[in-house]
Amino acid sequence: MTPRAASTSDRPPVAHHKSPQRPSPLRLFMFTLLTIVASTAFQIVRSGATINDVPHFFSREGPIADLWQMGTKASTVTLYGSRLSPSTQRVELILREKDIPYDFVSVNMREKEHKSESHFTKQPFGQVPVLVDGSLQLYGNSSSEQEHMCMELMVVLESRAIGRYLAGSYPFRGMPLYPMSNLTRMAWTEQAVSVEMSDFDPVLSGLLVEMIYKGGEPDFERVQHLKEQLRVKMEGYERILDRQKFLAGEALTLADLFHLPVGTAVLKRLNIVWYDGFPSVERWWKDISSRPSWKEIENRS
Ligand SMILES: N[C@@H](CCC(=O)N[C@@H](CS)C(=O)NCC(=O)O)C(=O)O
Repeated sequence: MTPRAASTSDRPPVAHHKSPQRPSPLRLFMFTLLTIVASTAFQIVRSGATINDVPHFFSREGPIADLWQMGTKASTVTLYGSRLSPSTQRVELILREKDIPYDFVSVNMREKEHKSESHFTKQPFGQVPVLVDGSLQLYGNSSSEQEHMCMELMVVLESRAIGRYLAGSYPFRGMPLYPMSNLTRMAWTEQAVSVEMSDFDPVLSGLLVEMIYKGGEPDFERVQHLKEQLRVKMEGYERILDRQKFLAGEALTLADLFHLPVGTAVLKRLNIVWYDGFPSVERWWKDISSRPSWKEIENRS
């Protein structure tokens, strides 16, 4: 029997691999739109808003406009301060960690520039730092909408408020530092900031005032009292840092960084190793104080 010429039907079936299809731009657009709608709906429901609040969500002051602004703002950030001031250093540290370009305007405190009329217009208490964020708000692209473009100057005082403002306004730059989208982690951050501001800072700043800034003989009774308070606070810090890496959990936040200027000043200027005898506090301090952003500021002052 003559062999049959091999026909195409005798060949082993060829598996047809379709080349992986890329999602079409329309699909991508629809997916993005749906995600935005779903997350907005989630935010609305979670915030406890009622149907009457819906117009607010779409207004210029609402969360959607805020999101738009975050994505479109082209800012010029200016920091007014003194490089020797711990509060100014606190803000510079956040600017560096967030990788935000900024201009620095030095306020000469020896010459009392912070008590000048021009400074009072920015800072009613005559203090530093002051942050001015000149942001170009873009409300639209068409020529008619360009009428709505305007220069908006945001002035923020108080180093910790400035830190929150920067971390919240520039969420996609540098380190996250402020977990705004997670209420639990935000509460942990806030509680740690509160401890820093009301427990850590007053005790360490108190020692600096008593032993250096005040001049003359320190009040030894007061120094002893502050040192005793410091020990009690450190016991609390040790309990926290024994079970977690940073003060607000496992991630670095503003709360940790806010400690650096005053903590370093006491170590360097008073030679008081305030974390001595508290191994977890020491581990945490060595970790945060070795960050390149802080090293630069520390070595400059
Ligand atoms: N709570 C303020 C404190 C600001 C502050 O005390 N700044 C000091 C320099 S570190 C200052 O301006 N002192 C001059 C004064 O109070 O007259 C902040 O965190 O920004």
